[in-house]
Amino acid sequence: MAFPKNFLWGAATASYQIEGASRQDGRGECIWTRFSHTPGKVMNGDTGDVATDHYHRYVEDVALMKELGLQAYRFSVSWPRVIPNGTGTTNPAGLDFYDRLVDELLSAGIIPAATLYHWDLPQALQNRGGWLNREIVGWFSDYTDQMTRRLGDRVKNWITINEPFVAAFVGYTFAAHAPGYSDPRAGLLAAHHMLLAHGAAMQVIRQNVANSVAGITLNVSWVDPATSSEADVQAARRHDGFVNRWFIDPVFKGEYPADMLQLYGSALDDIDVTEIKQAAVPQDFLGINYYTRNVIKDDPNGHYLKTHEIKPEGAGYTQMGWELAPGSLTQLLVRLHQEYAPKALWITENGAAYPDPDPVNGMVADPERTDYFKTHIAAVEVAIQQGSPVTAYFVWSLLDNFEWAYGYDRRFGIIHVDFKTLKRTMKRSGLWYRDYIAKVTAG
Ligand code: IFM
Repeated sequence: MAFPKNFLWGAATASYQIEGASRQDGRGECIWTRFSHTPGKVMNGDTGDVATDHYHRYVEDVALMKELGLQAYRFSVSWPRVIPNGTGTTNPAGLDFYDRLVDELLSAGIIPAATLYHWDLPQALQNRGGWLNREIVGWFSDYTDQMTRRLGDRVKNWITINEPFVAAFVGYTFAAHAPGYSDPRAGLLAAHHMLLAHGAAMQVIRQNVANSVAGITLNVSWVDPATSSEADVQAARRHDGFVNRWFIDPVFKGEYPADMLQLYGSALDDIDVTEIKQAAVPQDFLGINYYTRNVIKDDPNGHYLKTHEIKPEGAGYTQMGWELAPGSLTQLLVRLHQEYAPKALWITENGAAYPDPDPVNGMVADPERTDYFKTHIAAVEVAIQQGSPVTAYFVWSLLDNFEWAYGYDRRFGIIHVDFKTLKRTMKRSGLWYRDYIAKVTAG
């Protein structure tokens, strides 16, 4: 086995997707509370008001993690739970919740890894412009300061922001996520502020947490051209700039990719692109959320990138319509190592949604998800053999949860949640992962 001795095996979740208790114990409203309560925004009118009720059931959930033999657990902190207005007064009940969660994890022998921003921006900050307001860099630093002071004695692993691409572009350019804008200029500005906020938060983490291990998490895709034509090759390069390099280059090189600066042109007029050097603070790892590859065609009638994504026939797809492409994960991990030389790579999310059957005799049969994990973990192993410094792998997700605009319609968990009774039931993929971790860490 290629996995190094200190390799971390874990599972990931995010606050708004699992916690529930959205109006309890002083939690402030977040942009997803507002968005999900707006008719037509989320499938079936679902909201995260209750979600999996992890806020009240975290003891049971940590016990399940222990049963699975997880070595690490990646969760996110709900900014409006700990600072209801986003700035200023903290909420003691919210801070206590994360204290209790962390202590429970540590007493179960599970290493906590905390993400500071996984999309639940306080609505009070949205009312002041949210990620479009340059002041958010300071607001995010202050929040990071509070959290790292409070938990930094016990939590050493920190992720600043989860998937700025999705938070900025899906939320501000394509309107499919909160806060629901459809303005490419706004998407670019939000992304810029997220990258600056990441850089600023890294400095705060370094100051407040002894022996910190910190980085950002990006959703990255392997991009293939639909054909070998020059037009498609160039289109794939633009897509790569859009999804990958627009975020990776700033955090490693302190600059935006030149080809994309040119392509976005006047859409960047409100942004001082030179200040992006502040995003390049040395990281201990780059977090990668990997689900699929993208196959891209040139499309002169397409949106401003003039590209079009195609779905190859004959390939396998998950319920999200995402192609099964484990080999592309190997290619991606090797590419990141060769082009950017990160100190380490963490797979902070990897997983698949399938329409699972209901539990039968206390078990859910989900063979496709197990296959997904088998093939993707094997792909990680090949990347390590080829020199890529991958040191952690977290499945997405521990529990079925609120899948953003799809509500409860898409299940990613290795543990099934009955959203009526909130009962947890192990899936076969969870048992497979438990046995795999036991095998790979034995001896
Ligand atoms: O559920 C999301 C998660 O919040 C961020 N990464 C992708 C997952 C699946 O869509």
